[in-house]
Amino acid sequence: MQVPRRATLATVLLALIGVVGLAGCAEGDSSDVADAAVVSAVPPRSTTPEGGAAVAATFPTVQGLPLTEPEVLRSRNGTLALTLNLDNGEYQVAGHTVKGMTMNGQFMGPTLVIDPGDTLTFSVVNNLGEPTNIHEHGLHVSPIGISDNVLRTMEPGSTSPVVVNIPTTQAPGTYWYHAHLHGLTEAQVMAGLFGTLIIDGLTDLLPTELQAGLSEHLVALHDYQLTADGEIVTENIDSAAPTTRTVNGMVNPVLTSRPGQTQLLRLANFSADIWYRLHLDGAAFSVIAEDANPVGRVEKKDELLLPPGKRFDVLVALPKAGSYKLRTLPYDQGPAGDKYPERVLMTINVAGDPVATPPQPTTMAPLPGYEHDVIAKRRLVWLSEDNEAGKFFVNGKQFDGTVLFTPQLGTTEEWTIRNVTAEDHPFHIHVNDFQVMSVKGKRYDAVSLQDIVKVPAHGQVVIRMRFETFTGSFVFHCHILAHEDGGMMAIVDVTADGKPDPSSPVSTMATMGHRS
Ligand SMILES: [Cu+2]
Repeated sequence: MQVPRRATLATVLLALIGVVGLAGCAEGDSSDVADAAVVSAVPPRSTTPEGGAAVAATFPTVQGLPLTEPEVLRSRNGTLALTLNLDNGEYQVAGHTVKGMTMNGQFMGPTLVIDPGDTLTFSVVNNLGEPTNIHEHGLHVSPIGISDNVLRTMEPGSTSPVVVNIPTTQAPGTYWYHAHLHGLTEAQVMAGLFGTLIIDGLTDLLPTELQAGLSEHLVALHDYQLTADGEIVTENIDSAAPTTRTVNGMVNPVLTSRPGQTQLLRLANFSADIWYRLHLDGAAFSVIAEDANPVGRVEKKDELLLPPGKRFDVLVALPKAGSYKLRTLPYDQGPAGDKYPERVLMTINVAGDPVATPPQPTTMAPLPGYEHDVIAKRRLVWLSEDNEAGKFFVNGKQFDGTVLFTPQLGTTEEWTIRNVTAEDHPFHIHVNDFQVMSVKGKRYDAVSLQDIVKVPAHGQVVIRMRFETFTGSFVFHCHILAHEDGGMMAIVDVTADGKPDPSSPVSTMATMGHRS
């Protein structure tokens, strides 16, 4: 939770809507009651019979339209090169005009589809009137120079080249790209500076019979709070205030399916701060990749918890005709954290002639196997906070642009991430994914690597990482972006010998401070 330090008229209004909206949301109430209460404050502009009952929103929305997805740009001959124009501008969210930040004039950037071994090139044109940068989340790529370097500042009015060489071993799955300048990350992601990045090839790992009839969809989750004049709230954000939850920028979009047809859903939480606890009525999720790591063992899950930044690629097959809801269930982030209500996100209407469902895969890749590694170093990371002051710490320090750890290239380390606060924090590290070894002292049977893990309130998680391929400085941080901006971030500098490198670049952002 981030407590607003300066209540604006807009946040007071939002809080009032919240009182009205959440009055019907006491524990045990059905989502329909909660939804109805908020909807009575802000009725939808329209809904469709296909979408069913109206869904709660905090501004007038058009609901129940067929699911659409952002424009897809595909690499050709090993390269995807694009100009990324970042502007302050207006765009449509569920039929409502909002003022935010755009990538190439659109809400969400284009979906970039590339192959392992490709080169991704951006020319980032910053017309925002404030500094920024772009991070390629989840990729195993160089963190320095003009590659995936979040310690770089792209000044207002500048055009900055970015060249990211993707290894041939990059795992297929759903990644994303987003603004990541310390102090401005939450506001810029909130305002719209993010997009999907897909490393192609995940479906090639599925049984051939399954590939044939597969229908594939991005389910990008993002949420909005607006000021009275339609601006996305980017200052004094209270992430617990009522929000309008969207899928690909739509409220309760409709996907149609035949009975038994298998859908590949790319579930991705592109929220700045908010958690999603996903459940689909009528079918379990078969998880085939977590954080773009194909799994060693496909497991069926009735619900999936997605902290901000998290992705799951899942297969679902609804066997019977009917109307089914993808919803986020209530989530309580801990005594010092936020409580999020249940909300319908999307409707899947199943109709027509049934199709035979081919057997689902049991495995997509080998298990990660880091439990057999020799451990070169054990380290403790502890997360603490002064929530009232909006200050967040790693090992007792707010982010100051200095190096905390210097792992040696080519070694495996084991880190204990200890959360001494009364709310959950999602730990995320750049460049090298990790295997979770235990959660709260209990052995964790990891089926894949991951790049985000929930560190429970007053709990700890033990992870192992291989520092492979790349030397240089990069960060780990809490992926609740208010916490990252508030200081819960630190620098790791991987060096050839594991000793501090005095010539390592140190962040120029250390002096920037937290904007809001
Ligand atoms: Cu956090």
